[in-house]
Amino acid sequence: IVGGVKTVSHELPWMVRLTKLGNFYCGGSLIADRYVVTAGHCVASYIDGAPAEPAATRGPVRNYKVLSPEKVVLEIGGYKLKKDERDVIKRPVERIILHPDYDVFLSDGVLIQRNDLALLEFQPVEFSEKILPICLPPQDSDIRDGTIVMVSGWGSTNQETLSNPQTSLPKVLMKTALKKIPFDDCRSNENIEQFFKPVNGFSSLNVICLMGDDTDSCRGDSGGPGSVLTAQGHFLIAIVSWGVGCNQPDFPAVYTRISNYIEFIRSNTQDGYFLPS
Ligand code: 4AZ
Repeated sequence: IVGGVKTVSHELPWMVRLTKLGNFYCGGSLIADRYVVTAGHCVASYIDGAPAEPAATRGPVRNYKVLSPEKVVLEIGGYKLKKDERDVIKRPVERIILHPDYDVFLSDGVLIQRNDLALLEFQPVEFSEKILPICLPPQDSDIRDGTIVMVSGWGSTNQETLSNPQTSLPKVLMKTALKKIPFDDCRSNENIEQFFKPVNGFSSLNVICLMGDDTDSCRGDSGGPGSVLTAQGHFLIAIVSWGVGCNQPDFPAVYTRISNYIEFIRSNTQDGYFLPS
């Protein structure tokens, strides 16, 4: 997160880290005692390097492989970003359920992600003050344009562009407040409109655009939550998906719209997930 603030310890008890070979690389959200929601691109690897932009008419693009589940180890209940944190529960992933329509392609140097979500299944964890799930919203529900969405993660805290590949990671979980911008404003924003060609299939149904005032998500925040607090609790609204660099003025970033995928989540999780009571 660029331009965010530190969370207090265990303020966001559904926030999960994905690690590979002991290294943190993505965020995720606990939605039940044995399921995490993350970005599809956090569990996919490209077959021939960065995938090229597909042809104008296309079906599903199968240009990636799904990681072997056991290569991904979840760190649940964490706050400080270091390996020896005492109360972190580690769980190897046992099953990866990547959305069947997930795909990725390179467009003018930007990795465009579609249907960017995956479910991770693992041996159940015990809930505690430090480990609790986030609620899912009703299928197809919307938040209003202008709604403030909290985005959190252990991702890079400095501006990343193609010319500045250095990453600096924070010591603790960070959060920031971003605003949902109207989809039509996002699609027609001069900085990113090239990625919203009709053929790419983005709509207000499958993505949400968020933008901050000198703050943004960044590398490593992918897969993590954008959430909204209501009287019934925190709801997972969005997943960090893609953008053009980080924190460039007037560059909205693109997030998976969770409420479009509730039926996918329901039908692929066995003991359900959390809805408000
Ligand atoms: C990334 O590389 C990434 N500012 C995530 C989010 C954004 C850009 C890049 C959006 O994981």
